Amino acid sequence: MSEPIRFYYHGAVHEVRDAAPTQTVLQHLREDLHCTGTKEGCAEGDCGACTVVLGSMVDGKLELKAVNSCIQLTPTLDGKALFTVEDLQQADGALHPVQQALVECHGSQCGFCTPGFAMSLWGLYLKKEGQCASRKEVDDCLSGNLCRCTGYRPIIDAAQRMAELPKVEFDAARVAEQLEALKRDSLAVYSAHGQTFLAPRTLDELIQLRSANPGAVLLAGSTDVGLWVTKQMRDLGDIIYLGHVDALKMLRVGDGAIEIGAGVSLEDAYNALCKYYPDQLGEMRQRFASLPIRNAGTLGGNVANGSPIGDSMPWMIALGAQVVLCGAAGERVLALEDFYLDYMKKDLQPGEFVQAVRVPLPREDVRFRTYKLAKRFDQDISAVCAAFAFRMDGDAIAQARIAFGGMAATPKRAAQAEAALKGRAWSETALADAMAALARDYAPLSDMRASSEYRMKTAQNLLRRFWLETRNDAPLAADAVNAFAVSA
Ligand SMILES: Cc1cc2nc3c(=O)[nH]c(=O)nc-3n(C[C@@H](O)[C@@H](O)[C@H](O)COP(=O)(O)OP(=O)(O)OC[C@H]3O[C@@H](n4cnc5c(N)ncnc54)[C@H](O)[C@@H]3O)c2cc1C
Ligand code: FES
Ligand code: FES
Repeated sequence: MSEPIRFYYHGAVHEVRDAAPTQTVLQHLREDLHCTGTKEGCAEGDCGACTVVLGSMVDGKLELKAVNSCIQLTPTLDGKALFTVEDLQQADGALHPVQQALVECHGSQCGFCTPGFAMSLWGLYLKKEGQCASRKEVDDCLSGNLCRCTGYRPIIDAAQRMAELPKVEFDAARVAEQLEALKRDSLAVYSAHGQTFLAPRTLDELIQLRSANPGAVLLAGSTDVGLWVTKQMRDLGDIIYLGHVDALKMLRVGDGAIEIGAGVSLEDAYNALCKYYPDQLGEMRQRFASLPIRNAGTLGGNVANGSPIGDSMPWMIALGAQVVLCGAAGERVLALEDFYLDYMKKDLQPGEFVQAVRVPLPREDVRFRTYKLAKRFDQDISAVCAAFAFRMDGDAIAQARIAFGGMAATPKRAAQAEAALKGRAWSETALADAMAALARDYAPLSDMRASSEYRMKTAQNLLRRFWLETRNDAPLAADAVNAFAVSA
């Protein structure tokens, strides 16, 4: 039997019974609720005009995160709180400090992007509890919002100004109380318009559902799947939503690895990983999509989607990460590189899903870096993504692991270049041989992001950059080889 979608919205519990399971949150807001403050720009998670804040209960505490409503599906709101720009105005009609600061700093011209900026800033305001945020925090918070007329300086000024205005409290306890009342302990089934949206709560429920519906679409953070709906107009059929399965959200450290459940958000996963690899993964975290995309999307989804230009796979493969698969027959553990069979084809048996990934912890004898090449610093898909992890025996390379994205139909290791380095001193001669070998490892294609020649040249030069940073004699500091640091 179909159960309604229930979520907290505008001070009350809101019920939905007739929306198509693939209706987006943005469509629901604008077309059903006639709440048009939230705008549609790109409908693909890029521009931020549609930014809203979602609240959910995590370990008994309310967590609030900005996401792109244009690619989130309405049934995923069940049990959550939805906040839009209409929620910012105070009961007495006064503007929220976020809005007041945007006005005072002239942070809006045509205004189309402004609700999205306001919601991203509100997310930051709540996180900082009204205190001043650093410039880095502001940049990160606004990485998913584009403005085509104001320019960013006044908006960044507003981000700082909002903390100087009289503080406005947020009643988290009230929202948390409502969400506790909406909590479900077992599978929720929502059916409408001939489609079913299944939302299991436990791993056992998920295993059973997946076995019974091997053709249903698995939905996690919707940052890929959402675009199948809004851009490719695909009919998804039945959907199994992973977002309420707590067992997929665990983060565990042990046996020399950090194990990250497939349902952990990209933001939480990269933050956890950066505790162990702050210098190596810090820039990747910052440049991976935008904060709202990282808040919604999962690391498991990035791995399961397995795009050849995805950013997580090269460095995970270089480090020797494993993927844990789960199905009715039990668990299977694969080296991540073996998971990718061909273009968008994975070694996933019917009824299986990705349960977790295991990333090795840093070792003293391993030199590791990953680099992303894209046209923009923030929110851009890589043309080439490189990762190198060399296990050293003194000055010699005991094992070189090299993986690239954007160079082949799958995220792929560079077997020839690795062989050219094995057992040799990490010298310029060895580097030259490995750079030449890369041309035998890959035959990259030309597309809108880069030409084949550009990809090959930059792949080779990224290996050189790695050498400059990690060579035995006089390695350069990361800042000395980073175009963003050099030009800053
Ligand atoms: C604006 C924008 C910018 C982006 N920028 C980047 C970027 O810089 N770098 C980058 O690498 N990616 C980028 N992405 C893509 C990235 O967000 C996704 O690949 C994301 O990680 C997928 O996770 P998800 O939870 O959103 O998965 P979903 O979209 O829900 O699902 C993605 C795919 O994985 C499957 N799936 C999900 N979870 C599982 C599971 N546990 N087991 C089996 N199958 C599963 C789904 O069925 C689907 O096929 C961007 C996306 C957008 C919209
Ligand atoms: S409309 Fe552009 S990110 Fe949603
Ligand atoms: S104010 Fe016009 S797009 Fe930002």
